[in-house]
Amino acid sequence: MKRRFLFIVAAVFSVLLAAPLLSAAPVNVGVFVPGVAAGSPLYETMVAAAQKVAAENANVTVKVVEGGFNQADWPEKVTSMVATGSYDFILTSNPSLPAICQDVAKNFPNQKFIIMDSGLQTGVPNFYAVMYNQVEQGYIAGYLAGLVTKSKMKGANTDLKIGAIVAQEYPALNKEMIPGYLQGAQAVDAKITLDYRVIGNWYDANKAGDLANSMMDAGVDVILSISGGASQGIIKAAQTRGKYVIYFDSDQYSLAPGTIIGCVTLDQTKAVYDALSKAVKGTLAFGTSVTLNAKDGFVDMADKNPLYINNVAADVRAKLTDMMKKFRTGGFVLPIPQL
Ligand code: RBF
Repeated sequence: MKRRFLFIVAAVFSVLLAAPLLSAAPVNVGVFVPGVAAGSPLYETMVAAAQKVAAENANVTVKVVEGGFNQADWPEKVTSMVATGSYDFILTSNPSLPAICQDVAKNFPNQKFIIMDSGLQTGVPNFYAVMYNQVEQGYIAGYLAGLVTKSKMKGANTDLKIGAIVAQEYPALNKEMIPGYLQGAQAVDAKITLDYRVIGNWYDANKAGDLANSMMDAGVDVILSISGGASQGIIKAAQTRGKYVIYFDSDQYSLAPGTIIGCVTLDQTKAVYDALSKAVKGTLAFGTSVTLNAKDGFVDMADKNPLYINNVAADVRAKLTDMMKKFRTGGFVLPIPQL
């Protein structure tokens, strides 16, 4: 009896001792936000998705570092994160990060990077890179802008002028998003022209508002905003004058119902979740890049939100639905130019 008791005690102890060995090894993820997360959809979703992976895996911890708006500081900030040696993976997002991370990797060749919204990176063994088809994203926004500017909606005028306000110029913007936007609008009517303005940073909502007002003075009735936190100024100006905004990257109609009449989304939440979940399990294929398109559901139009359905004319929505059907089924695919 006594021996059996001792045997059970020993068995319980050995299970308890072995338990930590059986549970997965700790994984530390460093998230570098190149800017500030608040107000920047792709950064907010990246952080949230990383935190979701941590919440679902007891061995995963996530530390978020915001790089701020001085882009000249980013290389040093990424270097100091990597130099701690404490991160299994650095997760970050935007097309300027591959060059920065490649430089850092010269001194830290074992550091692994997961770079979202990155442009294609081939043959970098420690990178996993995700690129979105932003020709398609721009085209969907432009097609909607074209339909709206030609519509009988309350804020639309007879001028065939659409607008775009961007924070900063970079290859993905100049070669994918803006050409896609114009192409989409001109698919509605070849006579549509684009009024295009650059703010110069991702935070100056006052300047963004001034640009929006001067465009509306010139006859623009719908403006695409690709400007992070500065988009607040564009939204307010359009709201005051009863004009329209198309929002990029995430579903944010609730910021200004009736003013934001379209959100053309990137599913960064799913893309980060999928990549990081695999990285944590050790199955992510570093050294590869993927391009995510509308036909895979990663580039899409948020057309199920009641704030879209209730605020956009039925004939506009019907035409956009037809176009989205083509994109979603792979019947219409737009090539990405060399960046
Ligand atoms: N997007 C934001 O929403 N907020 C930012 O602060 C921001 N900073 C950027 C800085 C650089 C150097 C580059 C190249 C892009 C930045 N983006 C930012 C844009 C983002 O990566 C993406 O292109 C747009 O959000 C459109 O999908």
